[in-house]
Amino acid sequence: MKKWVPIASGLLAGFIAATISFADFSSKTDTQTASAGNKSDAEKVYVPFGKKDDYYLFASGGHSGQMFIYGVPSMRKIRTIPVFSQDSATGYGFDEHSKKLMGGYTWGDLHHPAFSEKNGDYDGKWMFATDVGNSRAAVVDLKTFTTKDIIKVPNTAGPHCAAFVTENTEYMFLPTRFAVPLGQKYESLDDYSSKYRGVMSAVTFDEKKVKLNIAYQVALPPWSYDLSDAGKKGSKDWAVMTTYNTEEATTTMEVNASQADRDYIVLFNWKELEKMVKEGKYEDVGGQKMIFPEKQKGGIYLVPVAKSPHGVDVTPDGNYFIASGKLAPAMTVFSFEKAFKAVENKEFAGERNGIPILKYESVMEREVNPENALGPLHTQFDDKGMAYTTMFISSEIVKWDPNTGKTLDRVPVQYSPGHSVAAEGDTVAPDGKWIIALNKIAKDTYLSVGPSHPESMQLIDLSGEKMKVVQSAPVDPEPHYAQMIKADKIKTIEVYQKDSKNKDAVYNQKDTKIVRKGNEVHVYGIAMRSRFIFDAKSKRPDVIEVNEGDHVFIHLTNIDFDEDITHGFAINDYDLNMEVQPGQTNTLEFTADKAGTFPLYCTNFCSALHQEMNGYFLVKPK
Ligand code: RUQ
Ligand code: CUA
Repeated sequence: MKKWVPIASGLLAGFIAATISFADFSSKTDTQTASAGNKSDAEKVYVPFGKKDDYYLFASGGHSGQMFIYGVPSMRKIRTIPVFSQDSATGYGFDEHSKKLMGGYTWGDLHHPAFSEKNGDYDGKWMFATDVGNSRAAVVDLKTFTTKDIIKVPNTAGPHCAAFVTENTEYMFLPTRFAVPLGQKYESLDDYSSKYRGVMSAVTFDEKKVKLNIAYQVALPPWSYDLSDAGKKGSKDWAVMTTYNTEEATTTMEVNASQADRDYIVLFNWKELEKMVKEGKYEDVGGQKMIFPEKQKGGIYLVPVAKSPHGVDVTPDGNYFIASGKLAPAMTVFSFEKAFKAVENKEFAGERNGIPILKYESVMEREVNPENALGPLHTQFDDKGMAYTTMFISSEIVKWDPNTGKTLDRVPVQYSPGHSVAAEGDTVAPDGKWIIALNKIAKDTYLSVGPSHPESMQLIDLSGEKMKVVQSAPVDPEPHYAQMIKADKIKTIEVYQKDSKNKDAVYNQKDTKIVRKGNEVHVYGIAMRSRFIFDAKSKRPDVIEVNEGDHVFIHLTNIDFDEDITHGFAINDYDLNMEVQPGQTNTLEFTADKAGTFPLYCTNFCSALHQEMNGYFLVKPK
């Protein structure tokens, strides 16, 4: 293996400089703006009124805890889906169902959205995501664009690597970004190497019950696990993930976690791990089935890679996995076939923590080092199997051929792209056509909004001989990753169907009622254009009266079975708001701890008489 040190230390300086100084960027601005500004480019992205976009883009909202939906090629933002953070626009995190899903947390850090897959193709049914901030995983239903389940992932601190699903959505693998002791209990950092672990969770999704589950966990060495990808076709039983801090540093990571010449890619066979679990080869750790690789041998290998790798991406044909080193100016192409042979022939170069290290030379196919391209992070693919790697430091996307290593084209972007996303890019058959650079820095691109600028997404046309930036759209923090799916694969519903089994639902005005049980008050109400009916028999059907200290449940059903007629329900000064979409039933639960008179009203504009859609919430003092 080559010595990376001299280049890498220079790059480390470059990496740091790139994040604090933009002087070197200014010179690029004119040419780039010019290249993205002519009429024929505008026509390519113009989607006239009445016409719809060809693709949906699901972009991670980073520490907003949300997911942003855009149309491509127009790059118009269509929707925000709250996943890990409260959102008063939809009442997410306020109503009972979503409050429970959020598990007492108020925010999340959503990094990598991933569609469910069937035979390696996006099936358009579900979208998964993980939360680095509070260690959770979530699933979004693409029939309604709403979050349906969230689970907490124990023994894991920040599942950054995920979510990447296997070919038939058998698993998502969620390794920890930060090593912690099992159970996250207190252990001195002096005992880091012996007491801390980098736990990976194998998460399954039960489509019928709409539930995420942890099938088993693996107690990997106490390193940071960064990105992962699942194998495809011939490599479909395997998955890969990058690691850094194999130095096991416990402080000043910026320097100490970049010491060693090499880190590793963890290569594992999930079918073998699954078998181990079936055979009872695990230990119970706080209710989780934990595989300890130093005791239960097999299924997991380490592949040496240039220091501090970030992205690792599997080619659509499933033949290669490509690692990008943020501190080394190279992409390394590894061959699955070679790796399988090396495993079979035990071509090992020692082990760490009981995990065999495959010989670098045995697995490496080629090192690719485009001239002056710096800071390779992530790779996407087109319909011809060509690779597109984002260069964080030299602010460009480089197109190259994984089979030869030859550089084919380069295009500058503004600036510092993290990921890029290609149309149907993570499937076994990407579409080509479009790739979008997800830029961390958009300095000078949009109208100023003060010292902190928006991030940007730049749409790049792949149809011509040369890549061409044709559109740019601002995006809220922070576009870590995105996936792009053909629009016709997504089948949304128009209204929620009546659910006769739902005890909270009321579909007839005459069935509305307010029921008191001790100090519990249950309201079974209706929202319709343009009134609330909480109790049709009452003198004032749109008024709720309770006593101070009562525990109140407001169940509200929207009986306008009419597309897009959504109602909101807010109680003034009670810090409460929820949404009821057409046909939907939703519940607010709270304690009436403030006595007084509080108007309630519909927050979602629903008719010409929306402004009249209100009533009172009266709380009689004790
Ligand atoms: S990361 S900029 Cu959170 Cu995917 Cu690489
Ligand atoms: Cu209902 Cu506005």
